[in-house]
Amino acid sequence: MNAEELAGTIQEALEEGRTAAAPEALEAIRVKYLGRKGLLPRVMKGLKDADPSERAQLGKLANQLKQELGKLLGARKQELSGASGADAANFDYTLPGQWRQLGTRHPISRVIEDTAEIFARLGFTVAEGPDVETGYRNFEALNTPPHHPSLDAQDTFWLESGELLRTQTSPVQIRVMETQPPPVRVITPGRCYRRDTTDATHSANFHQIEGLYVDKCVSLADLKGTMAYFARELMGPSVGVRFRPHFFPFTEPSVECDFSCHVCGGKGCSVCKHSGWIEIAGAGMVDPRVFKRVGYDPAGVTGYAFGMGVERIAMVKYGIKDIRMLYDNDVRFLKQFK
Ligand code: 2U9
Repeated sequence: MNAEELAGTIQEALEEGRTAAAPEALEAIRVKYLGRKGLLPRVMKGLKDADPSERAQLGKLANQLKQELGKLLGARKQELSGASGADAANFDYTLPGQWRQLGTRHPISRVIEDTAEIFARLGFTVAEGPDVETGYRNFEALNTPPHHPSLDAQDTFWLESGELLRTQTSPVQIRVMETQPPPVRVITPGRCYRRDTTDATHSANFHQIEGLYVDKCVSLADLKGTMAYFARELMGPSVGVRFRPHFFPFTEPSVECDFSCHVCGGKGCSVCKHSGWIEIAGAGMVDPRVFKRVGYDPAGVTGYAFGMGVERIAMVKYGIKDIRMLYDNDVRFLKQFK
């Protein structure tokens, strides 16, 4: 190779180095030109046999190949490893991190947790029980007669075992009383099942929070005070309660409990259907027959119980128009609730 050819080859080598796109390509160029069996050692070895008039020029070019190509390959290697992010020296620690989207509390969990927290301040603990219950604890122990419509196959999910998917969380209170003497102060949040056709306000699978307070002199006045406190804590300081007479097999007397409308302050609006009141809970004094069933002395204790639908409270509190939105798992809907 004469000096002119070597000068051309050096330009080619530098061009190859400039356009190489991966560290592996740079290494191949180094081996080809500067490696032990590459061009540079061959040129150096051939110097002694070269035309004396070209020897000095060839030596200079060999040196240029070594210096310039070596420098270029080193610089390109840095550039390429920096671009892949693999080189810690090229990592920019000031760049913002990659944030994982944070989850939010589901409105159903929120109502349950907020309610448990409010009642905890009044000395209530949380009790839980199984979704699959005996007919005895779900109905009979609660003084619900066999002809009651809720026992019908059309209204309840009966299992082949003779058990059922609980229609209310009341059997949990039965379990509590079966296992501990009075006084009792519990709330029982949980999933319940009814053979309802799904629409904007009904779901076959829903949640309840029930409460039970049993002691020596518990009265309807205690129930009223407790519900008034709960209403204010959950919906806002100016919300009041009213009771209307009702009937439940497990409480006597029984009432339905309304909260004054938190949106219009009781004046009447579309949320409260222009009545100023919103139906929230059922309640009453525990029927003495229920106490008898669990082995409590009906002459020695009294108690109040209440029950409310969690989905209904969530819909009223957060202005949710369709119960199905609570089960769709649409993140755009759910992330509104912190
Ligand atoms: C025991 C004794 C009595 C719980 C009660 C209600 C009234 C009630 C409904 C409200 C809306 C259920 O989700 S809902 O459809 N509940 O009206 N529940 S008193 O009474 C009990 C519970 C346990 C041992």
